[in-house]
Amino acid sequence: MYQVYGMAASGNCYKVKLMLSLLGETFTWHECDPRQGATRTPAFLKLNPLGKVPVLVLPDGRPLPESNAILCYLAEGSRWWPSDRFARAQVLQWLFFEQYSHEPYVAVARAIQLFYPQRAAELPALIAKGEAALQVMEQHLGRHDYLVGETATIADLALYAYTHVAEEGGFSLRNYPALNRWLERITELPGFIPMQA
Ligand SMILES: N[C@@H](CCC(=O)N[C@@H](CS)C(=O)NCC(=O)O)C(=O)O
Repeated sequence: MYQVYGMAASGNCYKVKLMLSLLGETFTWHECDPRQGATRTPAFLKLNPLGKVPVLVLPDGRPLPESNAILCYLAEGSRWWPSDRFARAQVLQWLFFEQYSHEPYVAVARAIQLFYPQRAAELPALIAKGEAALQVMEQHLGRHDYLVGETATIADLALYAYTHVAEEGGFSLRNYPALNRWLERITELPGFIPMQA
């Protein structure tokens, strides 16, 4: 059985939980709150020397950090990770977009609003850059039901995680009709679980 070290309020960790649920896999969840130092213990640092959640531990004990790498691992051989070469590259395109142009703004703005109010001065710049990422998604989703191809892939799961809670970070999703329809579509996937299940 898989072991997942994660924090329930984290979108990066939710990606893993959602993927496992959609695949119908059973797993044990170990709640680790970085704010309580749980990711800096010697035992945790053996799983991920960077001291961050999520970490997936395989049934044979090998640890795998990085949420999007975990998605690729879990989705291998399934409908969530296309076999076509160009489609796979497009999925990677969105996974890298998520980590470099979306999560550092949308997720960090949310973390500041929820947990680090002393960093509020950073919010205007984060929100401007996050809006740019959301607009890229809106334009794409105005023409396509999913980010890649005709069905949901791990690209959609990776970007759903923080987009659906963007308003907690101070973003308004009111002006993103295609994005809202896509968010709804994800919740209709068989096996979907909400973030705080
Ligand atoms: N690129 C990593 C980011 C992981 C990450 O930033 N995790 C946060 C929680 S969302 C964390 O563990 N922070 C604790 C720390 O940085 O000390 C991923 O996608 O898994």
